[in-house]
Amino acid sequence: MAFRYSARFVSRLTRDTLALVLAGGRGTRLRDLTNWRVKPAVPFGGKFRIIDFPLSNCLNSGIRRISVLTQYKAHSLTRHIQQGWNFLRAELGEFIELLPAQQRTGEGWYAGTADAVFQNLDIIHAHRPEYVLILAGDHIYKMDYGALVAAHVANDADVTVAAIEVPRAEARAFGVMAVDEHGRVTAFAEKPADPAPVPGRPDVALASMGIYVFRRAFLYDILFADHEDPASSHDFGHDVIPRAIATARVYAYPFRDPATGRPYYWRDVGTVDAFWRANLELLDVTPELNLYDAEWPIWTYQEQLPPAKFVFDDDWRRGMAVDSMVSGGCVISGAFLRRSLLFSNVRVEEGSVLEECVVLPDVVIGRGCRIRRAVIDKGTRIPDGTVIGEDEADAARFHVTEQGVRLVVPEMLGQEIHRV
Ligand code: ADQ
Ligand code: ADP
Repeated sequence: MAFRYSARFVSRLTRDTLALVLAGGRGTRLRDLTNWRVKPAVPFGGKFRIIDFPLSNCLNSGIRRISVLTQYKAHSLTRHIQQGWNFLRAELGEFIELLPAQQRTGEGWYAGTADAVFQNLDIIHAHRPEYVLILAGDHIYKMDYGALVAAHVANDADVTVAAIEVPRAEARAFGVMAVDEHGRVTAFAEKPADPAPVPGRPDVALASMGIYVFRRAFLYDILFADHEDPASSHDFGHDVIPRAIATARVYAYPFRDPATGRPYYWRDVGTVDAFWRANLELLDVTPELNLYDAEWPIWTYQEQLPPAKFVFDDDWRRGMAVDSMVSGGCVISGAFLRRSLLFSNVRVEEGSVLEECVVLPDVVIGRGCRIRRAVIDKGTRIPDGTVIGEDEADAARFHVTEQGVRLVVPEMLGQEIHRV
């Protein structure tokens, strides 16, 4: 169903919406990339952090009241938001605020996603939004939340769950829904062993994107009921959404192109393989995720850095990058890069060759290195002559994924990093 409303109507709805970005989960499948930082703070796409995507979606959708709920290893996320997202105008009623777990309602830290919201209900109440938009801080996508809130209102829904069609084989990682012909959700199973297919399409399931719009009063009612339930794990997917279906109007909002029926771009970069692949996909000639779209800018914190520099070697063979993205402050000195993505301030020295690498900020790669299919974490110094990605022995030093991607962090090379 496509909803079309005047921009003024939608802007009234988004102005009445408070976004809560859940950014407290562990994300352990990103391995050492989340040893020191929470998943939403993990760098992505050359100059962004994952959380910049949902935050930019809010801004571009006209939602300018945003609370970010943090808990686990939040330092780097807090710093990023303080440095990069402090441009909203309080005079206009706009804000981004951080809501760390702070035992406001009892002894416990955030027990689950629903408890994280429950513990902040008094703060939410003080903001008096008509609608509460709950977002995960850890997905890469561009979405106009205005259309989502408008659909929620048009359906007179208590809750609307954003939904995307995924291959059934992958649906076990998600909440899986069934909907009737009006889009009303009739069943919801969190991470089912045997996901139900979309009727008539045995290989496709309808997955929850973990994005919910609630009518404010309904959110209070259902979170209090969930809080009182001793059997609940206080999670939206496990507990709250299934409870809502039994008693209330829950609708799905399909995240797909109405013209083609194809799902829009949406990635959970929850594993090192998925993280590596989603970054490399940006190097395709016409990537599905267009970061060059002036109508939907992705905002972030940027250091002031000089342009990337490429220095040819003596016999004019190296000192270049092809099918690659190279960020500010990088120096490629007589090295050759193919299908690689370099974040800010990376140096690659003479004679080194990188293929299919994702290199996070502040890395130095010494002379004469050969590195293939690797993710190199921020601040790593790769010694001269290092070879990565050519034989099995790598597993003794680095983390090697199912798909053979090598994850390299400073500690694996015996380097200690002291940062605050
Ligand atoms: P999961 O992917 O398992 O399922 P979950 O671990 O619940 O997601 O995390 C959702 C978001 O909440 C993440 O951004 C995470 O950082 C944050 N979060 C987790 N625990 C938190 C806590 N204690 N405090 C604050 N924030 C916390 C969910 C849904 C599924 C849906 C998928 C889509 O449950 O139904 O299909 O998201 O990815
Ligand atoms: P971010 O990338 O989140 O800004 P930092 O700049 O603080 O993080 O750290 C970059 C990298 O340095 C981390 O991913 C981690 O590998 C390493 N690191 C950070 N803090 C420590 C620490 N206290 N001890 C060891 N290594 C650390």
